[in-house]
Amino acid sequence: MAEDRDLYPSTADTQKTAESGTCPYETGNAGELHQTPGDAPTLTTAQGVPVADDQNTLRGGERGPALMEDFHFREKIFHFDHERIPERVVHARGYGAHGYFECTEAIPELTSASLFQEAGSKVPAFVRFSTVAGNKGSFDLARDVRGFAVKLYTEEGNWDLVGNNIPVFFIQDPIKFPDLIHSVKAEPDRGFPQAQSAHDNFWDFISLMPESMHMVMWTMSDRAIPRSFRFMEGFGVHTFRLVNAEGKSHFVKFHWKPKLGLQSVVWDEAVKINGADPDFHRRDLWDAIRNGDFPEWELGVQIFDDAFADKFDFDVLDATKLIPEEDCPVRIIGRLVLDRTVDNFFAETEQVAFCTQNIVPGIDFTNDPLLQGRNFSYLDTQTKRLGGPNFTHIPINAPKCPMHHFQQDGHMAMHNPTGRANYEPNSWSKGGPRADPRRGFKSYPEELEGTKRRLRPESFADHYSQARQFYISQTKVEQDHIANGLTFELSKCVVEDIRLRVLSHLQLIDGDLAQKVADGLGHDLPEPATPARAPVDLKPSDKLSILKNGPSSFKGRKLGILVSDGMDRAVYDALVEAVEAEGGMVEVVAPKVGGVTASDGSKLAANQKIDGGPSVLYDAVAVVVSTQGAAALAGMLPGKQFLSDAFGHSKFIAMTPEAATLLEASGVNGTDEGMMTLRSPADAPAFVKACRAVRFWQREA
Ligand code: HDD
Repeated sequence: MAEDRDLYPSTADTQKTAESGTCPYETGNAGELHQTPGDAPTLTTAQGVPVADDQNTLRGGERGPALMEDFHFREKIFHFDHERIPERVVHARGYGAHGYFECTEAIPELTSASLFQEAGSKVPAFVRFSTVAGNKGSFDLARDVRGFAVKLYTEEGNWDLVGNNIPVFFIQDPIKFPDLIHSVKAEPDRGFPQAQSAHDNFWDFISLMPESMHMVMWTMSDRAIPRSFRFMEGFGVHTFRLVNAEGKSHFVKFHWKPKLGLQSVVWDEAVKINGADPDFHRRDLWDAIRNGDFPEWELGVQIFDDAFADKFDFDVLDATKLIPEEDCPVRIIGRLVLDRTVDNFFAETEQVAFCTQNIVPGIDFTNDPLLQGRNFSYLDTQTKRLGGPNFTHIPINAPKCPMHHFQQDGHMAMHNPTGRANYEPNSWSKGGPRADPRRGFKSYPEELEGTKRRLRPESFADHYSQARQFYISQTKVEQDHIANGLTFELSKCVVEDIRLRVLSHLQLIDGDLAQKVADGLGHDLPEPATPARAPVDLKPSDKLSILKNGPSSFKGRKLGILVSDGMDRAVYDALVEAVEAEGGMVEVVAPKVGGVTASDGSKLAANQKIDGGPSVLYDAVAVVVSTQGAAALAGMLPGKQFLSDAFGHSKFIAMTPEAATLLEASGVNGTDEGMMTLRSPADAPAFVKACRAVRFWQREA
């Protein structure tokens, strides 16, 4: 069987072919929805039979019974009844986009992987971002790990790097994965809570699994509430191998670094965003790509050898540990650009099947037990979720390089080779493909020895040192957020023993942190836990902080401008110009979605009505209103909250002098350097420049 990329047109094209006609409902062609019936293709059944009436079922008599012979009705309902497939058992809620990976620095001395052989070479990519715990219909800003799964369609097969936005994991051994996921998902008797770890079962499990302490510090930090998929890092987590053409191997850890810098929201904002726009992250990605502001990440590698691994404080096969960038620098070798939204959510984002076992020649696994366990789980789960072994025939999963193999039949087989030879070896003259030892995948011939046992190695025993390193690497603001996150989550645990058990672990991480959380909960500190191995002090690492790695401009960010009738149009225009010059976006929020009339008589359309456009949706806000407009907004709760929330979330705020009434009504007392007055259009650029820092954190302090 031979396939090539021409066999894999975009979903919309596939749909066209499948329906043997043009599809009138392609995304982006909404205008075609309004074509006259005369221009539209004839509706048919799935069998291709033209349909005469799609409004009424077939009946016996005007008010008589529906008839079983109505094959159009039965086929339509039958297909509808089967539209859903099982959602992913974890990472059910996700959003994908297409793009490409470009090699920017060739590394043939490290790997024979085809995509790293030549600077400037590109391969197509598909990326799916996700939350872990929530159901498919849950909200985007849950406090949770974000999946960062990348499928790279290389010339030598698909390479899936199925990572997260956090470089470590909760557990060391895959046999604990079902327990971890059971504990974080809705409790089985009551079916709640949805998409959150703030409940007894999760903290009960965590407090009994000290190896999770490092990851818990990350999930209680603002890393777990990213502002956008575009502003977060991705990590391959495990140690992998790169193997060059001579068979020499190096260890590698993979990093995706967002070009726009790191940014998260604050917890109160996350809670409110979930109400205001549960699709906040997916909408953000969609809007950015549709606006041509293509998100981009650099691919970095940490390369090290056995000698480094041997002298490293921890085991490089332990997925609960990272290698600080200060100890092993990240070398940038490529870039990932997402430049195309999906045509069909189900066909692409829902049916994409990532498998950690999908690697290509030049890349190999290590003995990280978690990675080895994942290699079983992903293939297995796809078979169940997508209905059989032929999920690789689905366009989004199919390689875009030639394929030749003897796999055949099964449910929904789409690639059905012709000819007689379906086994190997055979003696037919065109007997099909053969293995090629010169270019085929070869596993790195690592020497193995040992006794068959179930065990946790001694080198995996330190569970607290890197958790402490993470905490002391944060700014004061970030440390406070971690303490608040822990306090909030534990306050949702009904059972006091669970809270106390977590406090006993926190003392081994950082005494001040433990005390802050204990104070927040209203508990005395219990005895510290007894560690399997005493923690050691490690140097702080700046790369672990979000705020130390924030943006350098307002690019990719959004300014929300609250306007009213009688507003100063020139000030508004100057703001828009300054934001656009920076590469940012503007959204107009008005008392009515129909927009406003400015003082010069010009009309301004609105993107949001005030109660649908709270300030939590924006990175910074401006209020450009007339005196009357300010007074009217001051009489509306959403008007007041627009400013009070922006202030409470440490955002930069600019206001025309007329906004004073609204400011007063919103309960914000006084001003600070994060608040600026727009006396004239000339003030706009300075405000937007200040917004580069994204938050005015001094206010929180
Ligand atoms: Fe997993 C999905 C990431 C450990 C078993 N995982 C899944 C996805 C991501 C990750 C991003 C969503 C892929 C998509 O968008 O379709 N998982 C990770 C990372 C881990 C990890 C970074 C630790 C380093 N996972 C892990 C373990 C197991 C699994 C230890 C089981 C032993 N993960 C699965 C799964 C999922 C999955 C059950 C559910 C849906 C899917 O695979 O396609 O097989």
